[in-house]
Amino acid sequence: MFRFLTAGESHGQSLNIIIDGVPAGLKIDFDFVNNELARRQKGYGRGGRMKIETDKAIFKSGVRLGYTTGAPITIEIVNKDWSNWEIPMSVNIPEKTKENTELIEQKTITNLRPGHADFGGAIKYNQKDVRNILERSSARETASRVAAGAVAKLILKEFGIEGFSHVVQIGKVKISDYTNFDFEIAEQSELRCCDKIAEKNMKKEIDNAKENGDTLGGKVEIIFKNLPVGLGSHVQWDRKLDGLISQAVMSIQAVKAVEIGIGVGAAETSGKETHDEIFYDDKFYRKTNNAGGIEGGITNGEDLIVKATMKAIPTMKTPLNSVNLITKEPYQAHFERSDVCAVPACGVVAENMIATVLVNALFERIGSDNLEQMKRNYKSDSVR
Ligand code: EPS
Repeated sequence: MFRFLTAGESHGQSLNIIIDGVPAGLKIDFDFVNNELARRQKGYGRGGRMKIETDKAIFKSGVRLGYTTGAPITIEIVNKDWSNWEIPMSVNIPEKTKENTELIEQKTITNLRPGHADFGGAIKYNQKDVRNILERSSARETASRVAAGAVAKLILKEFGIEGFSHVVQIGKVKISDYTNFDFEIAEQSELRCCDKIAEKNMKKEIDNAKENGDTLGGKVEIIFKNLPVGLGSHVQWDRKLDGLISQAVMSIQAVKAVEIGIGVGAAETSGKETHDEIFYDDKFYRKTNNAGGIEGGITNGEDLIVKATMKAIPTMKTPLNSVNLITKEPYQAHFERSDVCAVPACGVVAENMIATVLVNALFERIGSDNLEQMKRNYKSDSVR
């Protein structure tokens, strides 16, 4: 089973990832992994932190001479910003000098931000300094998810399965045609958007939000191509692929809704309009894909289509009314450097999170000990 854990604080020394269950014999394309990390860092509307960091995956175990051995993989991503936080984020109790005390006090937060994990986290973990919550709840953690997801993507690529994403909405600006998707155009676009007119308007929205000290959310579409039939299962609730994908995507910081295929649109279409008729010409196929590639929790061989809605980032330059955690007095929420809009990054994170789910479904069908055996099984498996 492909499973991973992440550890590390936003301004701590590093982000750390352990991945267990990677088959032996997989060639690790280090450039590919680092390129995935770079894709996550881009996007119009990103803040100052992305100018500081150049995320790189340092593999520390589970890979020998370029190939996986089947042992757990450890990856480290160093936080360059750590050099500015060594005292306030120190693991040890720093020397009690006046300078150190001031440095720690400057970084202590007690004014809760509505919409963030600050409130629930501080109460649950009995913390007097919200930084102890914020450092871990920060979306910086998504770099770790992308590193793990990139390894999952490398496994999928061995079977010709690839995932992409594009931005379909920022604030109130939507693209007009979802079928107008071209991976290369999305990659070249500052907003990962294939609709040039919408992109221009989206940028204007982001500029306006920035000017007003506000933030913006939006929607991304993620597409996986060349999936075999039969991933996932209808027989048990926790084996349904759409359920597993939704959980993985919903767990991404700031995601508020996940849709598969026509998603919420299914409420208003009739049966005739909703379901994709089945045809056969050498293989089973459909002329429409409202199901988004999954029926009954099982892939049907069509493209997997997932949409994720991201709320506006809750850290705002013009802070909302809130309350101080300690004094309980009304206060303006804390502002700390942040992005105005991180929707394009959300698309990249979602691609990678979905990849971690798909590899497990693939493992279930064709094993997971070593790549050679998996490829043999894949060939012999009737997947179409
Ligand atoms: C992020 C890093 C963070 C934030 C952002 C995402 O870095 P810093 O806090 O140093 O600016 O820019 O996180 C948030 C918006 C948030 O609310 O936590 C990243 O690497 O993606």
